[in-house]
Amino acid sequence: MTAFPEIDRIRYEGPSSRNPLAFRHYNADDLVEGKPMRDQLRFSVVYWHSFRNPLSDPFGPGTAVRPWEDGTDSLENAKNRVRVAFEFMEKLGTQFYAFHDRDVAPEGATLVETNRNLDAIVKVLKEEQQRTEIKLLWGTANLFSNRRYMHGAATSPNSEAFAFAAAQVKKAIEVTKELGGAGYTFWGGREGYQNLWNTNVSRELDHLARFLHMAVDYAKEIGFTGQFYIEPKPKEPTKHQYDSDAAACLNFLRQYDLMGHLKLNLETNHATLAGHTMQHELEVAGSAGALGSLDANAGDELLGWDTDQFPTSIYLTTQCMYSVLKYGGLTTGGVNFDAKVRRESFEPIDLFYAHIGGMDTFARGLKIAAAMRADGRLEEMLRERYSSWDSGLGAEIEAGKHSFASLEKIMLKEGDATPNHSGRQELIENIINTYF
Ligand code: XLS
Ligand code: NI
Ligand code: NI
Repeated sequence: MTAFPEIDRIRYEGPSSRNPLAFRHYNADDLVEGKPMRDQLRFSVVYWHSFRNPLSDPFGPGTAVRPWEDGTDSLENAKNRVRVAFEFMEKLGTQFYAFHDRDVAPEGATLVETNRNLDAIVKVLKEEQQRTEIKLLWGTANLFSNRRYMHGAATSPNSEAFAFAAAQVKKAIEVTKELGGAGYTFWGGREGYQNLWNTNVSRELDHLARFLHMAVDYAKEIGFTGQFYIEPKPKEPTKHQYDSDAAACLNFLRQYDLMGHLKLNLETNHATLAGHTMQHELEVAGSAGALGSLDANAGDELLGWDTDQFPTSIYLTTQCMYSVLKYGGLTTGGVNFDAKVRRESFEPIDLFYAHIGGMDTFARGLKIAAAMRADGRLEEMLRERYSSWDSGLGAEIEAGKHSFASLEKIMLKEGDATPNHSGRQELIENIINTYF
């Protein structure tokens, strides 16, 4: 049984290929900065958008045609779907996937039943992982769809919702460990507010921190060594999410003594919703040593919501990969396509086109970023711009040898500070265009 009988394994055919089911830039074995592209990019398919999203929107029901679905929420259907997902990933040639507990297995009437369902599916996931050598990038728990989480989970005013979420995450971490997951992600779901008049912000933040500490403790207890991530997003579904952007997350982690335990999983469309570029988010996280993983997608400049489109801009992916390489590359993390095809792209083959495009766009971005680094002009201009700190007065200040009083003395003598370097933005932008 195959779900995609007309599709063979997607192969690299080079930039001049006209085959829509081939890679033009992603060649898994090609070395970039000494590592195969496969290991530089660590591509991952998300279960929720690619295998659970019916392509509905607030104005109409799903449009997706998925011939392997039998229309029920049965375990049998869920098991069959796992096999379809792995056939898809095998043909596409991605090495990783990511899922929420509720994406893969149906929720039962009680927690006992739900956990039993999950265990049954995890068995199949494990078989398929072994058969294909595809690995779990990260697991996560859906703490936002069920009615019990309408006010949030870890930040719910209802302590029972918190307790249920704790039980759910405990299980999700166990399952992630069982599947050898490289990480585990906390995305804020409904952890935020709609209205400040009915919200006790400080209490909710304390609870969120308590929740994450429990997760850290439990991982330690059971020997789960995967990387924990927190995924910033400023709004949607709530009006304001506490994990609004990279800086807010870092501040939260520092305030609650969690900095050593979580890195950031940055998503492009969340960055733009926060009023930032993805490059900004990557630099904020990277300079704090907390750049963990990428949820690769793109928003639409004219739409103010999380449209989760597949990335097709090589300027964007070049910026992403430039920052990734700069901060040491992806280790536990990956390029995780948290993206969905448009509602009008309803055929199964559109899932292939979407991922092939995303992978090729990232492969090009990686190669261009590596070329920029090898050429070294940008780095040289950056170094030059800060050169006044490399010796003399600047070096002394950096070494802590000065005070306000000593600097005042110098400036009283000199009379003024003279700007001595143009920012060269236009030249830099011209140079960047030469790499494309
Ligand atoms: C939603 C988030 C979500 C997380 C996983 O906007 O991106 O998909 O990545 O819970
Ligand atoms: Ni995401
Ligand atoms: Ni998103």
